[in-house]
Amino acid sequence: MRSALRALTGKQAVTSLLAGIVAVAGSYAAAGFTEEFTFTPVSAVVVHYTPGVIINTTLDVFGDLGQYINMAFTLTVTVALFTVLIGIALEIGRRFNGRGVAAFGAVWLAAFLLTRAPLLSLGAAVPAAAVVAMTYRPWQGREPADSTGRWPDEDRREILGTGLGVVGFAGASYVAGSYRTPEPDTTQLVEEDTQTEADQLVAEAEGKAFDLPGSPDLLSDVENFYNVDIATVAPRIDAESWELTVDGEVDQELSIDYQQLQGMESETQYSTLRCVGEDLNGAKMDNAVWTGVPATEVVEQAGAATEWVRMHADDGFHNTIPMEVFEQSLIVYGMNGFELPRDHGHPVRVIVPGHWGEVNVKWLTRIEFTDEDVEGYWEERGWEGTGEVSAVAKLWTTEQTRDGVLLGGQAYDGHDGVSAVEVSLDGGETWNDAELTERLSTGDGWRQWRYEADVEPGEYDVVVRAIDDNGEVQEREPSDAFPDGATGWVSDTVTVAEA
Ligand SMILES: Nc1nc2c(c(=O)[nH]1)N[C@H]1C(S)=C(S)[C@@H](COP(=O)(O)O)O[C@H]1N2
Ligand SMILES: [Mo]
Repeated sequence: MRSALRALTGKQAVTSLLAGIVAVAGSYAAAGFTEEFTFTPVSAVVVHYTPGVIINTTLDVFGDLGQYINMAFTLTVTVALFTVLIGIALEIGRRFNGRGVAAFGAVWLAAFLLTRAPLLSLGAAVPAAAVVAMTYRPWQGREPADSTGRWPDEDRREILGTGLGVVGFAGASYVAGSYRTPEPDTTQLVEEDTQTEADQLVAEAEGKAFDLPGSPDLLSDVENFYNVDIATVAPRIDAESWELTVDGEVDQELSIDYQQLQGMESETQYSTLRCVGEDLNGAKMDNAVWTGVPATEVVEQAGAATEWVRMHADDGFHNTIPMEVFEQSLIVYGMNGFELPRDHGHPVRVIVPGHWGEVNVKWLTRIEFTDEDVEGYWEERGWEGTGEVSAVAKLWTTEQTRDGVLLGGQAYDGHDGVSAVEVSLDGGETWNDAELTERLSTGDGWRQWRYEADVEPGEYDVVVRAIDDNGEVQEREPSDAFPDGATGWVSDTVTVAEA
């Protein structure tokens, strides 16, 4: 017990930890937040093997913070991995008095195996070896008193100094790494006519939008478009080398490259995405103009007639939807008139109008036609988010006016469309019609609603609800997001002050 403790706080262990930290920091400094950062492949493994209960509980308890907790955990695992590895390397290196060399080799090899980036792996190996050299100072020819790791006192000072150096290095790496992280791409679409069509729809949405402080426009800015994925680091896929495999139960297997896809008949339309995991009045719902190839093109070319379609992505994500739903989808390469940005699936994703966000597979690599309904990534973890989205009217704008309060937000009901939004100021006793933006000309985009309440100062129990094109009122019964999306009417107590 005593000796175990000594080993853990011994020079070799502390050195390993410090070197493990700088290995990960150095890797970040060299690669930025990309696949060449040693963190990324570890994250993929963590995402894959973390049990659903843990993911769901974290999301439930911590909400959006869950993402950061996941990152902190993954970072810890990555550092631990390098620490253990360096510990072993030091033990081996001790025997031939070549600890620095052994640590360098081990860290480089591990980083290379993780990232396949030989040069950038030096970013991990060099600082790790430097830390080992700093604490062991082979040039001074000094060895710790005994090999179990007790140190002479002057060594403690050195290790403290090294520790401070490590903290400084980690800070500098953080800054360097953020510079190395690539900016999102903003390239206009290539084909002139698709470009024009997309621009027209963007302009249409701008023309029809209400100006609602606190709510997005009728079209969400690409930078503010919500982002949900299992990939802590978004895959970076070169469009030129990207290829879509179409296989399974088909007459003709296909492989379609980026240029071929862009050369096919395209369509441009609005579509709203909403994440099944969002809170009732959450903000994981956004609207964009998407350009892509109708999925029916691919179905026809492949001669597929299966019941199900399974979509596979570069990050290991996958999802299966019925053929008739797939046939309403677009294989998308453009967003708001620009190439699909990296965070939203560059170069190609699927957009499935009217269905929960998760079936809109990003970084698409393979379409598999099958007669089997395979559970998707989130279904394996207990969610039921492949169906049609449920209706919601968001209360995102509450703005004091001279005469009372301006209420507003977006309303969305997928396929069924929104025909009205009603607002109550008395907890649902009486209802008033909100104004709605004109319908968008294509697709299943949301609508904005606004209601200017000219009321006396006081407290109001505001409730809003959407009505679909069939006259059906939004589900009233409140439920959590898990497993199949939050339901209920959004409500809030709104205080109108003296103007
Ligand atoms: N490859 C891949 N596609 C994915 C996901 C993912 O984790 N990986 N997340 C899904 C989920 S849960 C949602 S809500 C939407 C979000 O799309 P966005 O990030 O473009 O808003 O992408 C879906 N497509
Ligand atoms: Mo989602």
